[in-house]
Amino acid sequence: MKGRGQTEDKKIRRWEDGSALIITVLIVTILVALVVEFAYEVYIDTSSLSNWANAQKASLIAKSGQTLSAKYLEEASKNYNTENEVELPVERDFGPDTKLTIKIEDADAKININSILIENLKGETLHLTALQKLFESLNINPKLALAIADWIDTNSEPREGFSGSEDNAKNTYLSTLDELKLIKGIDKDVFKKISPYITVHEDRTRVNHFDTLININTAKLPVLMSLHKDMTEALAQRIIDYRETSPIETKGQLSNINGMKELVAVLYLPISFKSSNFRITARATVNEITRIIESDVDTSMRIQFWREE
Ligand SMILES: [Ca+2]
Repeated sequence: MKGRGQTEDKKIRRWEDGSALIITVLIVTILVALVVEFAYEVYIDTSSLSNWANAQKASLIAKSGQTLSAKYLEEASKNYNTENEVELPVERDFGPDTKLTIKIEDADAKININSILIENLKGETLHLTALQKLFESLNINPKLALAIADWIDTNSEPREGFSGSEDNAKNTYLSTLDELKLIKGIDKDVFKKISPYITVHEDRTRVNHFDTLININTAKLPVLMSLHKDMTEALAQRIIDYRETSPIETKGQLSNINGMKELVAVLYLPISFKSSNFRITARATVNEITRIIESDVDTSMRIQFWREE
């Protein structure tokens, strides 16, 4: 790489000083803000020990966790970042026997299962091709990706003689990742292997090919490998090594990585350098009663999915 100018050096130093600590700042800010939020929003008769009251309290604490995570995520995601998952245990803030954990996952680091039927301008389903390559990298039969496509597509014709893939198929988009377990061939072991690298994102189901991005700075090794048939483990590892020093900000920088020059223009999936889609899981427990709220949010604070259990 050509010598970096002073500005660039400065930029890197600034990143190291600032963005490298962004998650820490996020945690501290959420901790502080949660206490304030809690004091304002939650008024529960604490003398009551009933399960109902505990559940209500847990629900409100989880909701507070959601609100604040989304708010601070909006700020944090303005920077280039290489973290793809963070779990924040928030203890002691709501008194004894009360616990809150917040998990933030980068959805743009993963392949969206609901995108595998999207066609590009040439009519190719490259998300599906990428999913097959992902399975290959994980030593899983790549044909299982076709079974998933059959499960989602509206017709009842099994692909390439993949028998049983249309039996009791949902024939529409998935609502949760767990639904994959219903598909023939996806047993507990397969699910465990694939689930860290895939997501089910509801809002990106019927949009076009270019709206579903993979963040090159946060995608894990098997997801990077899924981006092209020629993306070897060594090459994907070089991307990871590079971004550990300094996040990648442009396609030009990505091309500078040895072996990437030819691939950048022909990757299966469009790529990004910052993430815009996240899943937040807030888990609150009050006297052994737990409430979990999951949501998909984007950086414009739009909630695309919300589930409480
Ligand atoms: Ca089908």
